[in-house]
Amino acid sequence: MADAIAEAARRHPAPEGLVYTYGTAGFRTKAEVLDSVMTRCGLIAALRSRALKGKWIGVMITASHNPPQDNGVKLVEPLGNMLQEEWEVISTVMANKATPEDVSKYYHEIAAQYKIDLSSPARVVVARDTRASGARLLNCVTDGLKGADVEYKDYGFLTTPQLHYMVRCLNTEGTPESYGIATEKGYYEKFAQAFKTALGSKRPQGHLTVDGANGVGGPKLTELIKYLPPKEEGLDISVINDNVIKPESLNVDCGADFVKTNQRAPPSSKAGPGDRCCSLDGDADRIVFYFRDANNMFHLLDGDRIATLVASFLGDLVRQSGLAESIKIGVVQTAYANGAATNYVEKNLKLKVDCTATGVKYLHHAAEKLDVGVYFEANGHGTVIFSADTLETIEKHEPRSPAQKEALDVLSACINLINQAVGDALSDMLLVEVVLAHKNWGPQEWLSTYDDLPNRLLKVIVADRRIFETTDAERRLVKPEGIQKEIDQEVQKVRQGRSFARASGTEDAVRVYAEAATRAEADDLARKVADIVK
Ligand code: 16G
Ligand code: ZN
Repeated sequence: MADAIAEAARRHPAPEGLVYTYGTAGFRTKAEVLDSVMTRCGLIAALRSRALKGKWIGVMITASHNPPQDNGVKLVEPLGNMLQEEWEVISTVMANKATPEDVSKYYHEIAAQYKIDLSSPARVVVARDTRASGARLLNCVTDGLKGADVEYKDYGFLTTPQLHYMVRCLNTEGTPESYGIATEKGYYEKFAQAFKTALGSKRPQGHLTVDGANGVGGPKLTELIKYLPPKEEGLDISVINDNVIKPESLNVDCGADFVKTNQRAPPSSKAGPGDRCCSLDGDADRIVFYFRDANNMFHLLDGDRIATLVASFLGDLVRQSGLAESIKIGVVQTAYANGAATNYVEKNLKLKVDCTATGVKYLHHAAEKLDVGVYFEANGHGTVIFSADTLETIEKHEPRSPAQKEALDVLSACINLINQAVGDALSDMLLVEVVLAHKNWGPQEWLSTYDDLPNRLLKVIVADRRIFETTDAERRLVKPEGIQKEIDQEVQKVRQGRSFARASGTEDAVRVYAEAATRAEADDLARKVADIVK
């Protein structure tokens, strides 16, 4: 066995002088230097599966919204969650072992430390997005899996959330918690059926244009559409930027990150005024909506907007079902959420808001503590999760009137429509369409619920970003000392001011966010705070 591990590592030697880190979303960098990391992730997946008595572990090869020449890998826990933090550290150590012998030694050390029986079964599922480097990197992963004697399933191309879905299905098959059938068809049938039931007699108005970022989400959506009700009875969708034959076009001038960062539609979009549009990112775990109004003004409906829309709808359903006393809904945001969105949730929807550090796993953990946790990052990552107790309450609830029964049926269908393993752009898209159809709203009505505070995000290049330490969900700096006081002084000078600075987890920079009552004040505040941290 020891030889097989070293042998696998030998096939994909580590480049000299590079340091790899399992970051907020796995290992992610230039594809050309990832071979060794992939093989070692295969080995770690084997260990993790064995540590969990042969449960299926997921390996997703993707670099999400990054440019086409990048790639990455992340590991998925049995219920579709992100890898446990302790194992992120183990993965980082493994990725940085220099020689095949060191790799094998560390593999056995971890086995000893966690009392892992290396002859017990290990099971792993793999999938990848459409990047050109994916096939080569997949081989590196499977070399690791074969070296560690793993039973594995390769699903070929999948969106990241589809892979999370497969993992959860495989691990719950035949149990009362069964999540669905672990095939692509199973995924489409589950979500299409839930969409149909959740719509009930309601019909989405008009037309939806979906930008697939020239990534895996485009063809998968085209597949999903075949399972949805025909457009006369359901949703009229057209898919643009779905060219996966040209992988160099991935995320270029399109996709959720382009739209959110540039605050404009992809140049290829032909949608007319008032038409609903949305953009997925390269692996379809992120979505933002947008439209042009009658005056050709662009309006973004980002993760904050999805959270407020969905929270208000679920709140109504819970009340209408007669469950308001037993089920509490909460919204989880990060510091990047617009102050107006936070205010709307607290004051208008009268729901509790939690704030966590940036990164899906932090939001997910916070949402897990709630009965119903609606969590979204402003950039469009997010979903809703329901606690086990809440699911039981809903299932056992006896409606007292036809109206209660109707609300309860829609609520149950929404639970099936939401991918609770992880934020899923396709499932989120259908959910938004259901809510808009029930409310009989177009994008303008959705936008009118509140006015965003003008805001500015700046990237500041600093000598060493590691000296910036934050507290209070990244909203305040504790180090370097004294800086927070200076920021506070600037914030007080503007109306409705709020600002924070934090080190990026994905780039070598500090990000500064500022918002205020007017565009001029927000811009000015951001500049001042950037000068302070420089
Ligand atoms: C990663 C995170 C994303 C977060 C972003 C922040 C996941 C799957 N992805 O892409 O949620 O918003 O990092 O980047 O957790 P930053 O640290 O550079 O601001
Ligand atoms: Zn993504």
